[in-house]
Amino acid sequence: MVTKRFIQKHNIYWWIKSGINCWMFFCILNPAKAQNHPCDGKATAETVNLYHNLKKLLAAGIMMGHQDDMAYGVNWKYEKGRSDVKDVTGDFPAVFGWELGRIELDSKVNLDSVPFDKMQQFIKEEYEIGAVITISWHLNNPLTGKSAWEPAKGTVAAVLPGGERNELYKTWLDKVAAFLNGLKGKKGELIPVIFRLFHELNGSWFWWGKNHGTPDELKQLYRFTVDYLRKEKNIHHLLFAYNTDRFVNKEEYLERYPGDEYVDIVGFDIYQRNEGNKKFIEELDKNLTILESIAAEKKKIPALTEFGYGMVPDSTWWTKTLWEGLKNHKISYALAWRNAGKKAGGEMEFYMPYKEHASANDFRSFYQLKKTLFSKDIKHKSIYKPAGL
Ligand code: BMA
Repeated sequence: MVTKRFIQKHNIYWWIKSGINCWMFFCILNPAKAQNHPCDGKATAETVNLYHNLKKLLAAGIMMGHQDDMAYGVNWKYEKGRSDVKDVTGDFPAVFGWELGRIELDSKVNLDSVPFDKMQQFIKEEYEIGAVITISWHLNNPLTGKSAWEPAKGTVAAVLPGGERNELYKTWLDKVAAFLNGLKGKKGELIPVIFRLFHELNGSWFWWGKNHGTPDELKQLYRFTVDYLRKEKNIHHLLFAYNTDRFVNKEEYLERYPGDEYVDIVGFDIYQRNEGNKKFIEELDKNLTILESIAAEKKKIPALTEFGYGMVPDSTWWTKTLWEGLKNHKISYALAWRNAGKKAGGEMEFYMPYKEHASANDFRSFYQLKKTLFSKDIKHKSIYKPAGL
């Protein structure tokens, strides 16, 4: 039994007090320590390294990314070593985006006809050159079986535990997990991926969007998904990106935010459409300012998770418009959407220039800017290694 005499003799109170003081001192010296880790406490070494290096690289510049970059471009498909960005600049992007839509159906190809086995090969190649990988998922509507763009009342609720489609949704996550577990480096280590769940969730075009469920339902769905991947599937090589479309203010941005334990990267998507350059620059600049303050407050990494100006109909858009909106900001990366080229319906779709495109020259000037980072800029910096930059 611990007697009063024993406590006094051994200075127990003194030891306890000193311990608390030491801990407090440590916290004061290291205020960010507690949050300075991926939200997954069990993240793999490479994922932790990526996380720290992404933070460090914020000071160096903005990494430029491109969706489906190595798979196809305008007027070509599956040519080894080719990329529209590389055709124009001689260098690959620093970030590569990929898309999992239709993996849930056991399809061999995604919704843009990219075979999943080829996608895995590309991701491995990109990892080997030290680039960053991000994945989105336009998953079908689990309630109706229709596309991601066909919302139906009650879908989000149906997917949550207790809902009629929860079991089905879990089988879909099993397939995603199997794909992610197939991403391995040469030593068998898992390749870290930035997973961009339920993107553009403040818009209403996807079934998980704003008008098709309450903020609380979406938060639950987000958390359920992350928890299932972590706890049931034992997946620990992901950084999670919370991702809206353009937004008006902080409140709108955070309305469906699932919580700091579920997010590593905060981002938004923005496309220039009918507004003029000036308006677009203002909007981009304003949204990035709000995003940076949210990221600073929450100790998250800010990024422009998708952007584009369809077919880039302005030959100096890169340096005179996009860069004008980006230049005053410290964000991790900016991902341009895919260069689909001519689609089945005859419609043309691309967001990065290709060799003969009118904005190719300006894109080379954009490439030369000190603060735009491409593959060669980050290659030697070993983004997956602890010593980092
Ligand atoms: C859209 C377009 C579509 C594509 C979808 C998913 O913005 O690019 O052609 O199917 O993204 O990648």
